[in-house]
Amino acid sequence: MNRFWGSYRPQVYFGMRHKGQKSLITGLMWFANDNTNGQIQIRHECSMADKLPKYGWYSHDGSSYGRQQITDFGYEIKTDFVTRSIGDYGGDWSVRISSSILPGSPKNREITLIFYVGQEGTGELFPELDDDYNFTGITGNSNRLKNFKIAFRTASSSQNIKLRRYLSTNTPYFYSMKEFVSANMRPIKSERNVRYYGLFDGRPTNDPTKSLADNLILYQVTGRIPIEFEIIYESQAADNVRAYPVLDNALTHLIKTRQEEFNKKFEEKFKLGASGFNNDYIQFGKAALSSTLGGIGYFHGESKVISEFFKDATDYFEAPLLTGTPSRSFFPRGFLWDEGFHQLLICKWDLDLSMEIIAYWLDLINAEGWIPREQILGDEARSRVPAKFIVQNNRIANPPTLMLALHSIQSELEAKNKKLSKEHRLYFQLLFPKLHAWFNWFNSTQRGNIPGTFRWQGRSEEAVNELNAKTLASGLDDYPRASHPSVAEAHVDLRCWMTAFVGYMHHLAVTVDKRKEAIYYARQFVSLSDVLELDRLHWSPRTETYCDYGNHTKYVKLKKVLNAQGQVLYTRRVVSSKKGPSLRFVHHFGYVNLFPFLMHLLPASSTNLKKILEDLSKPELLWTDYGLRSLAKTDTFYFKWNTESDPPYWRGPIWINMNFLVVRALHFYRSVKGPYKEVANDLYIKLRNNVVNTVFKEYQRTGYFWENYDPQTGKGQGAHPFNGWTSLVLLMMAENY
Ligand code: 6A9
Repeated sequence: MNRFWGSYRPQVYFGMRHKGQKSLITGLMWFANDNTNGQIQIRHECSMADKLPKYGWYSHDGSSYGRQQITDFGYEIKTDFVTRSIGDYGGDWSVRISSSILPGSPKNREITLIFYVGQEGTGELFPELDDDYNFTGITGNSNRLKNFKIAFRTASSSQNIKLRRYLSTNTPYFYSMKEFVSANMRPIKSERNVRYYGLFDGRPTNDPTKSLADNLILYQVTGRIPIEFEIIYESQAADNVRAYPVLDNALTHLIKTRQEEFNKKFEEKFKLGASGFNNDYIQFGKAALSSTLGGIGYFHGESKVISEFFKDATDYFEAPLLTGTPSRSFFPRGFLWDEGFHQLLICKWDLDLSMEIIAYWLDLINAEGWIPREQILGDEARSRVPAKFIVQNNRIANPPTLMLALHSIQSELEAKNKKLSKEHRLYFQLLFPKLHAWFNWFNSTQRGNIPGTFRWQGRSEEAVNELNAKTLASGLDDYPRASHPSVAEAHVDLRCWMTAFVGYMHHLAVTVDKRKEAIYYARQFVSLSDVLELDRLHWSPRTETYCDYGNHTKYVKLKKVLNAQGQVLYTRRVVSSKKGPSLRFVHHFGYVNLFPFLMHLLPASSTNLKKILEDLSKPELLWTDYGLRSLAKTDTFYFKWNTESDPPYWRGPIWINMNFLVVRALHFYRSVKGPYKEVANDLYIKLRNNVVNTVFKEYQRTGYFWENYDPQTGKGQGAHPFNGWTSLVLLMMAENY
């Protein structure tokens, strides 16, 4: 089976697992033995608190090969893996972990590398020892894998190795592995400034779980950098077809071959070399793609949800999910609208992989047609999220970006073959009813009161301590909307998402021969794509911008008040006696106001398009040398905090997903005939340049891709690494939208 094993644990610096509810899970930990001050600093889960100068995947093909470089202080760790699908039980893999001193850094450093293998489900693990009782590897079995063998090899630089130890035990603590290891590391000796710590070396005789079979084996190697070791997993079911073990020179050779294949395919797909990018940019492009692919995780479990039917949080159905993740360190899990952006990139590299991931997502749909926005599946995922953020509400949407990716996939397939193959047709046939249910869920639950309008659910009228009640469903969390949430609200971004959605659904219904549905979507499309209607509902003649509509006044502030107990609180107050809230256009200006343009809904001759293009280029509004700000510099909410502990998020910073949509729309309007073609072209060239260079420069300066960028300085901020949608910079370089 293809893509059975993979680096599907993006939340740890390195770990392999396989698909399936319970996996054999493996992972890497390390620490420096000098510099410990009696306290070892174990690296394991990706964490911004580790403050590592740099880490990420430099090459990764999304299925059978990856190379990661992790820069720690003074030294570097490399993790390489290759998988091979041979035999009937998932195939083999080999991993090489190597360490080296960074150029110019002190030599003679000593580190400890630990690699662990744990059995989540039922099955057995046995340590293998040689005649001198040295640990050499593991044998084991599980239902899914049948029999397997794992060899640990340190031969290539053994003169540097000071200590080898292992621990074999039974534990339920897979998801607090670092604490488990700290508790089981004992000081052994000190030599000059180096302290040695070791695992028990065997199974502790006083182990309270000793009557239980081992489900966790850890292997430790301590020594002077450079040390390296290899872990070779072999499925016994492949013994007859495996010509030789992939270790040592064979492994080096295979890594080299896969690396060359990766480089070749990368140039074929993105043509950066051919379009004149220099080597630094090409490496940067490869890192963008590879870190997105290396960010793919496999999760299994159930969401916690509430709904009108279940007032108390209950478990959603249990399900697996293969998905990209926005940030390995800070939110290593699936997010619905992020995923559409991830797949826009991934499908340009590997259509099959993208189609597989989207299918997993659509399988999460429930009988109502809802897909939870944030996927916190399983104990490991839950262990990373504060309790109050875990519960998902079945009224809350998130933009249907997956259809952008599906559209891109379908176009790609059709461009290649004119007609879809049988297999691909079947794929879309199977997806269709789910997408149809999803669309109907949107269309019924997110309708506005005024015909033809839509409203993101979930803005709380009670959120009076917020300057503006958040709209988490929209994905643009604190982007300002009507000051006083009400059922009268109409959100222009949502109407545009819905228009694009029906457009795509119509296309798809025709492709899979769903006549009745095709007519249904055609009708919907005719009414939603009517620009006069859009203008009537959302075009404000006063500001000449597309706007939300709702119960609104711009005269609101957060005011300090004392409650009955004398505590200081902040509440939202109307600060003008004359200008209380009333039903009107919401005159903020930023990303939301661009949506008719972003979804290509305006005719090329539209004077509203002309106005949007003019507004785009104004430095006092959104334009900066680094990309487009989320909110106009002149907006009353520009860089305003939402509460005293909630800093501005979509109120100024530059976000790459939205800049991508703008660049893509400019590309669209520069390519179709019309009076504003030249203007669009000019802006396209400038904006593309600005965005690419901002993300590139920050990558060079800091080693990371970032969640968003400061419009004043262009500096990256927020979660990092962020190889969710920031990686779309690669498609901008390739001009492949
Ligand atoms: C907070 C912290 C250890 C916010 O990229 C994912 C989402 C986007 O979908 C959304 O548009 N991000 C954007 O506004 C990040 C959301 C992170 C929430 C988790 C818990 C965990 O603490």
